[in-house]
Amino acid sequence: MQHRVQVAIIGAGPSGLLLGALLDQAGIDHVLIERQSPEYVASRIRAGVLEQGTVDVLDQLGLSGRLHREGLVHHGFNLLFQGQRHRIDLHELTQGKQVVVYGQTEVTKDLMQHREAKGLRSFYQVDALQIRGLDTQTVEIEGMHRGQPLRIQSDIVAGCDGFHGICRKLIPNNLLKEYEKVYPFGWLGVLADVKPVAEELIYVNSPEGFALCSMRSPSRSRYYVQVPVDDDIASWSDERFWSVLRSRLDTEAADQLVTGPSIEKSIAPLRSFVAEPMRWGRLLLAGDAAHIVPPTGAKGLNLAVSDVRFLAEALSDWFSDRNDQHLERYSSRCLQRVWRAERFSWWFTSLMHRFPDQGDFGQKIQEAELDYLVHSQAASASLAENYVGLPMTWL
Ligand code: RFL
Ligand code: PHB
Repeated sequence: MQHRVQVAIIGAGPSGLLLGALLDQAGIDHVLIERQSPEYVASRIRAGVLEQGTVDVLDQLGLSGRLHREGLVHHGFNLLFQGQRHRIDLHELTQGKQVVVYGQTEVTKDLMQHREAKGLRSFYQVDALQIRGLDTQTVEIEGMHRGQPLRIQSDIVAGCDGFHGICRKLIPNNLLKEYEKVYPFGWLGVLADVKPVAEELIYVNSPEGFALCSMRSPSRSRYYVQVPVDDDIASWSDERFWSVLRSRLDTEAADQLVTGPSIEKSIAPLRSFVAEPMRWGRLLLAGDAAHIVPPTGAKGLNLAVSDVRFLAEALSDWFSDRNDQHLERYSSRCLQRVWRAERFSWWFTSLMHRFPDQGDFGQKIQEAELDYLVHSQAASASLAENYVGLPMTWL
């Protein structure tokens, strides 16, 4: 089948799905192309914390009904070190800002449902994707859709296909600069239908390594512990996970911890990565396709949202009167916010994790910085300002 559209979006993660909703609102004709099945996409367990700016975008699209009913508004979070918990009051430190705990899985489902209700064209399970002519006026896209050839011509390609996607690799090597830092540990995450250990998130620095107590609802918990990056998931029974998590908590949390069978268990490597520029010819990258942050600052999904907001605005101008001013500035506009989030996520990761070579001295320095952080209004305010999210407007 042959289709002609204004924009072909590659990837149905949060970036691609949200861009689709924004383009539809702007009256821009597009298709969405995804390698996996809809069921697979809707079941991936990932992010949990949404910045206000992300919620605002969903509000403006009229897609936040369930988010406001089921999402948990958090006015603060806790830092736990040297066995003591300290609250960071986001609301007070940022003059009334907050975050919402609502799973990426739920955001994805809401966006998929919206596409279906509006009859927007999506092709799932597309293999062998080939994209040609990005430096010409018409881009040619070919692939196999559930065994049948698929051909699409478009003016623009939005590369929303994540870190392992193909779009970034289409930019000639000599034009693309990649910056990368790989951390020597990963996060072992467990999802379980048990009451969360506390009402707010707890980020833990312990001499044995980082831990995070998060949640998805009042009856569903999401916990993480730092593990060596090459650890085998098979060596982590539920019992072992709960015992390691408990050993990194304070007495009160350890006493409150309710354990149960895991619904999901996986190890995610931690990485900082940025590819510049985010545009080449008719190709525009957004979200994890262009940048990765370690999850400590809860910034990945939120960065994807600010990218596609900028992108939808730029494309809207371009398709309405071929004004390419915003398209020209798309990459630099995104990258300013991206690098600020990269810095924050790297800093928070460095502060909270046990590094193989840090020794007792390194542990003491982390504890001294944490002690300063929770007792200095200026330092707490800086942490809070970054955590709730920097503005999604021109910086
Ligand atoms: P995604 O979600 O990876 O989606 C990319 C999509 O592209 C598809 N694809 C292709 N489709 C067609 N053809 C191809 N050749 C393709 N190749 C790939 C893939 O199948 C997929 O569907 O990228 P996107 O949309 O840019 O979204 C990014 C976010 O998913 C990511 O940044 C966050 O999950 C990061 N993250 C967090 N972000 C937050 O803002 N707050 C958090 O609390 C938070 N916690 C986390 C996280 C990520 C984690 N992991 C698993 C790394 C916690 C964890 C543990
Ligand atoms: C999560 O709930 O999955 C989560 C929360 C906060 C983070 C990272 C992940 O910083």
